[in-house]
Amino acid sequence: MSAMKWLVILFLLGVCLQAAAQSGFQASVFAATSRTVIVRWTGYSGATSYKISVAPRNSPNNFIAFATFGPNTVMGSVTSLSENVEYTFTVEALDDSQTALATASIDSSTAPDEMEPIQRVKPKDSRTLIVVFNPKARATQYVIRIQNSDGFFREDTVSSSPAEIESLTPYTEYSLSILAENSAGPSQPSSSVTGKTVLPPPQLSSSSPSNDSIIVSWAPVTHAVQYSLSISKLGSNSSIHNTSNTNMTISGLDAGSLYVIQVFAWDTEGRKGEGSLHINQITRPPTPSSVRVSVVKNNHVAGLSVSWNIDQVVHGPIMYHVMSDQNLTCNSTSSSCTLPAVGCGEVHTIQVTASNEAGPGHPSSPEVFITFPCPPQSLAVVESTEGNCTVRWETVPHADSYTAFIKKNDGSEGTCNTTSNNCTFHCQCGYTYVMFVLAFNEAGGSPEGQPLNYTTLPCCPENVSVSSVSTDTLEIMWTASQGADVYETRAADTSEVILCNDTAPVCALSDLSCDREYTVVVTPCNEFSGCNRACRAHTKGTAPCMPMNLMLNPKNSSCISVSWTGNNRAANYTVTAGGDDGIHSCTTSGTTCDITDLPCGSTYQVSVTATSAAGQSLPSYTDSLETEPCCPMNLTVDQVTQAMTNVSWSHAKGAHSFITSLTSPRGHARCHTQDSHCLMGCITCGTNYTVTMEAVSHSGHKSSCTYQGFSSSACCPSGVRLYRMASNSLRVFWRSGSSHSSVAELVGIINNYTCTASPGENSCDIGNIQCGDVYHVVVAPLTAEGSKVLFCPQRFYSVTCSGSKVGTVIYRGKRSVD
Ligand SMILES: *[C@@H]1O[C@H](CO)[C@@H](O)[C@H](O)[C@H]1NC(C)=O
Ligand SMILES: *[C@@H]1O[C@H](CO)[C@@H](O)[C@H](O)[C@H]1NC(C)=O
Ligand SMILES: *[C@@H]1O[C@H](CO)[C@@H](O)[C@H](O)[C@H]1NC(C)=O
Ligand SMILES: *[C@@H]1O[C@H](CO)[C@@H](O)[C@H](O)[C@H]1NC(C)=O
Ligand SMILES: *[C@@H]1O[C@H](CO)[C@@H](O)[C@H](O)[C@H]1NC(C)=O
Ligand SMILES: *[C@@H]1O[C@H](CO)[C@@H](O)[C@H](O)[C@H]1NC(C)=O
Ligand SMILES: *[C@@H]1O[C@H](CO)[C@@H](O)[C@H](O)[C@H]1NC(C)=O
Ligand SMILES: *[C@@H]1O[C@H](CO)[C@@H](O)[C@H](O)[C@H]1NC(C)=O
Ligand SMILES: *[C@@H]1O[C@H](CO)[C@@H](O)[C@H](O)[C@H]1NC(C)=O
Ligand SMILES: *[C@@H]1O[C@H](CO)[C@@H](O)[C@H](O)[C@H]1NC(C)=O
Ligand SMILES: *[C@@H]1O[C@H](CO)[C@@H](O)[C@H](O)[C@H]1NC(C)=O
Ligand SMILES: CC(=O)N[C@H]1CO[C@H](CO)[C@@H](O)[C@@H]1O
Repeated sequence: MSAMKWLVILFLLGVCLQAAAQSGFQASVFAATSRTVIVRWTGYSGATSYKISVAPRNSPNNFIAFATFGPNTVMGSVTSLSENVEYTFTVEALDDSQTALATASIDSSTAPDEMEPIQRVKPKDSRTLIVVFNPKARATQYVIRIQNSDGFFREDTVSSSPAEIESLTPYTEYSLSILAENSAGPSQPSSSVTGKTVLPPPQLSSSSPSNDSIIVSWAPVTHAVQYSLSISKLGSNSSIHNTSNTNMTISGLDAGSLYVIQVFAWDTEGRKGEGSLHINQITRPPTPSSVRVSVVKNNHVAGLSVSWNIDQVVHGPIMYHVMSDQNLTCNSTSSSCTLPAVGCGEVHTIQVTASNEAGPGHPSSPEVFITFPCPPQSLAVVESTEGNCTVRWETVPHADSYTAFIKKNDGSEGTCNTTSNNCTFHCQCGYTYVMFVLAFNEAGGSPEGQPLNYTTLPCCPENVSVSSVSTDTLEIMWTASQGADVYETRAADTSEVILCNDTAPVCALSDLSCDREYTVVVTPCNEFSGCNRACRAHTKGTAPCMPMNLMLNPKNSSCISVSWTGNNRAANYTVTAGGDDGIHSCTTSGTTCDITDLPCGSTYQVSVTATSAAGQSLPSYTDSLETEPCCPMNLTVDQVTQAMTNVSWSHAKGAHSFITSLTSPRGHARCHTQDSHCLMGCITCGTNYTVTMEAVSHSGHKSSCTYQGFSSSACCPSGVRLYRMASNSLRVFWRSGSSHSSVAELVGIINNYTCTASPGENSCDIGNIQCGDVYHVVVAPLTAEGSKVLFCPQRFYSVTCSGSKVGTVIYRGKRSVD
């Protein structure tokens, strides 16, 4: 039994249960067709027959049919009804008297009549047919019965026309009939019509192999003879392409655009199959154009900023992929991105590829970009001529030009632009130059390379003065020179080298040999550049050597010859003799010279000094020289008595003792004293003496001095007597001692008297003598000049009075002069 039938039965049971509620006697419709309704009821005890009365429901009293059944019958059919009409069926349980024991009524309609065949069947798609039929009045629904030769059978309930029959097999012929149904049940199926589903939709897959084409392919659709592909860019008309292949390449499309594609298959009958799903396919993006590359720096890291143009309006998100053949990439969704961390001197071939969901487009044409050059290496400086420094470096690839930066340690800075590998700059001695070189090309400048320090040689000192501070020491002074840390001072003669290393601008070179020419070079040095060996030499001779072996050879009392050994190449020698009267000197270029005009009585310190253009030697060792003592200037001989003289003399320089001699043929007197006088006896009167003296120095040097001769006084007369003469006169008488005139003097208490005797005479007279007096009587010779000898002896005479006249003359004795 089909499912539909069971449904009808259950429906009828539901109705029966409704009717039984009234009386316990229940009736139900067992089945209904368009002309017949089978009613069923429950047996009722006591009933002898059952009667079914039928009336249209809308006129219940107008019974149109009756049917009577025996007591054992619980089901009975009523035929000859009209199709598709609502009836009320009344079942009565009758007893023998035809009295209704129980009544049950039930409403039911007859089923519809068989329907007209389906008017039209057309395929909606490969799995759906659309059926169009004439609806039937009062049909509550329709059943469409679908079957085919493969045993497919299905009934779909539809409510109206047209109706879609779904879930069919594509490209399959079905025969379809339709049944109308109302509450009573379905009608008989109509005669069937055939319908055929169309070809199923192709299963598309698509891709965009390039930015102007799309490939669409699909699995072959069975029974398909041709395919139509419709493609349309969003917002524009579609175009149709036919093919019998299962793939199609559509070219000439716009890049980066979204296309909507659908494909239909055509069957042999020329029917268009079900269209495939619309698929969206985007073409690959257009090739970026005008790729520009530049260097960007971020925190000292250089990158390449790559930018490009997108000329067209494109659909959907695009990812740009920038790639350098140096394994650098960057991605961007905008029109630029930066390749990170590029190095110097790299050659990048850069391509930009745009990708969208279809895949990557054509890479842009390769853009060759050379990064900034690498820093030049191996800097070296050559000082070709003084003041001309050339810094040189190794050229680097891809550099167009170079700029050398030269910083001097005084703060000044210079640059030099060149396209070659070297650069000459003005460099001064004694400075440190720090240099570095940048290389340039269109992409920019290189990073700073390793800087080079170059210190020029220190400057030669200026104002070098070399002076000999002593015979074996040269003092060298100079003004400090730029860049010098230490000075190496070198003095060299033919054989020896003497060095002095110091930071001070002065150096004393000592222990040099005398009388040599030294070549003095002050070499400034510093620790970086070494020593400047090009400084000018200064020659300086040392002072002459000290004269040796001094010898003094007195030539006479006032002149001395000094000689020595010289040992100098050329020198003037100066002998100096220094004493209390000053300095005496002589100069020569030989080895001996005389010092003259030396005064008597002096002591000298004699030394020799050699002098040359280089200076003065040390004085030789000193020798001392003593001249003869001086003779006293004045020497006076004073006769004290007839026989004794007092010799005295003035001071004599240098004399320590004196030996004085009075010499005559008649006698000789001598005295040796340290005093400046001496008494000498044994003098004979009236004698000419020569006076000589020897002055003797401490050391025994003697000098002989001669003086004017000394004549002793004339001899005093002897035998002086006094005689009384007439007329109160006295006669003085003597024995003449000399041939001089003589004078006789009488000195008394009261009166003094004098008389003179001519030479040769030996008496004279004195008149008018005062008597009574004692007279000192002295007769003394008169010198030629008229002076009288003073030390002649006196005699005392008393001249007594004889009255007023001279009495006796009495000799009273002798007395020498006090
Ligand atoms: C496209 O179809 C042709 C013919 O059927 C076939 O030869 C070709 O290989 C197909 N191409 C692709 C990409 O499937
Ligand atoms: C790029 O990378 C590949 C693989 O790592 C390597 O073989 C190649 O040498 C690299 N090229 C350059 C230029 O660094
Ligand atoms: C860029 O995108 C490609 C593809 O998606 C990926 O392979 C690559 O790693 C990305 N590169 C960078 C630097 O993000
Ligand atoms: C440097 O050299 C140039 C060319 O040789 C010369 O003309 C110039 O005078 C020099 N300068 C010095 C400071 O020597
Ligand atoms: C070197 O070139 C740079 C850039 O061209 C310029 O700025 C600079 O003045 C130039 N220097 C000299 C010394 O010519
Ligand atoms: C220095 O540069 C000049 C050009 O400026 C070039 O002629 C010369 O050869 C270079 N010298 C050296 C030693 O490279
Ligand atoms: C160069 O000189 C500077 C200053 O004198 C110093 O700081 C630096 O260390 C030096 N560099 C070299 C490489 O000698
Ligand atoms: C001075 O210095 C130089 C170089 O530093 C050295 O050769 C020499 O021996 C030194 N001389 C003295 C006297 O110290
Ligand atoms: C020595 O003195 C003379 C005269 O003054 C002078 O001409 C000469 O040059 C001097 N000789 C030396 C070596 O000094
Ligand atoms: C030496 O005698 C003269 C003349 O008699 C005198 O003028 C002089 O002063 C005397 N000189 C000395 C040193 O006594
Ligand atoms: C005599 O001479 C002495 C000595 O010459 C003298 O002192 C005295 O006065 C003199 N008498 C008279 C009277 O002139
Ligand atoms: C004895 C003697 O010779 N007397 C002489 C001393 O000197 C004087 C002057 O020179 C002479 O006149 C004496 O004859």
